[in-house]
Parts: sequence; C-alpha cells; structure tokens
Amino acid sequence: MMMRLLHAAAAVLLIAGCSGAARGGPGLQGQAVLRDKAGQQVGLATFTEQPDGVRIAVSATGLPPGPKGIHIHAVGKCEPPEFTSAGNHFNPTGKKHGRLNPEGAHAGDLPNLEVTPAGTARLDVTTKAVTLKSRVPNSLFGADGTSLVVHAQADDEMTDPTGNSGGRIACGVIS
Ligand SMILES: [Cu+2]
Ligand SMILES: [Zn+2]
Repeated sequence: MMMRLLHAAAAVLLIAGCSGAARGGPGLQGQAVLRDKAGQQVGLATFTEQPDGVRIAVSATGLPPGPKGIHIHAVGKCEPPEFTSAGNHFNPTGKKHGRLNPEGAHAGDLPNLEVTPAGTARLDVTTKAVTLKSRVPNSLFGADGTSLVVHAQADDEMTDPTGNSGGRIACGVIS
C-alpha cells in the first residue's frame, strides 16, 4: 500500500515537472558567449527567468575602458567583424530607442556596460521587457533568435534607433 502511494506521488511530481518545462516558467536559463572582432572570448552573459523578470548578468574582460552601449539585438547571428548580422535592437513592441526616450524603449535596451581602466566590466540587470518563455512576442528564443551586442561608444539612451553608440565590438548569440 505504502509503495503504491509512493509511486503515485512520484508520477504526479513527474507530470508537474514536465508541464512546467513546456510552459517555460521560472528556472529557465540562457547564456551568451561574447566574442570580439578577432573571435576572442571577451565575456559571458547569463540569462535567468525570475518572477520579477529576466536577470541578465554580464562579465567581460579585454574591452576598451569607458561606458559602452550594450543591447539585445533581434537576430541570433554574430558574424565578425562588423556583426551587422545581429540586426537591429530587439523591438517586438515597435517602440523607439532609449530608456530615457518618452517613446521608448526597445525591449533590448540595457544600461551601459561600464568598463574599468583594466578593461573589465560587470552588469547585473533585471528586465521585464523580455522573457525566456517560448511562443510569446518578447521571447529571446523566437524564430530569429537574439544576440547580445557591445558597442564602441556609450549609449545616450535617447537617440533613435541606436543611441549613438557607434560600431559593434563584441557579440554573442543568446542560446
Ligand atoms: Cu546594440
Ligand atoms: Zn534600442
């Protein structure tokens, strides 16, 4: 009798676990390996679905010092050296660029990555504008995929469509 109950409980847990995965709730994770124009790895970003949004944690080395624009772009393709393959900023809701723009922001707009004089940087930000869940317009895992792109200059967080952040110096496909 006891064994039967245990089996039944295990089966219920299994079913609960599976449906949770299909829905894509909390616990979903992603990552992006950032590479520069020469193909060198210069950083790693992790993406974690949390109740308050997607937590994005970036750590980087070997970058030029100063604030750098960093965004989620709308295509999951990083072809060096220009990384134009990554497309425009991820913008499923048709907004304008910039977290300070009254008509913004793109879902992919993030605060600047502050690179130290030693060339290292960390960014830890949580955003409700994107999700790791599938089959919704703001999913980072839609048909085209997405990528994380670091720019040569600071993002002014206002100028549409790029924030005047200059060329693309590193890119990583979000997977
Ligand atoms: Cu960008
Ligand atoms: Zn933008």
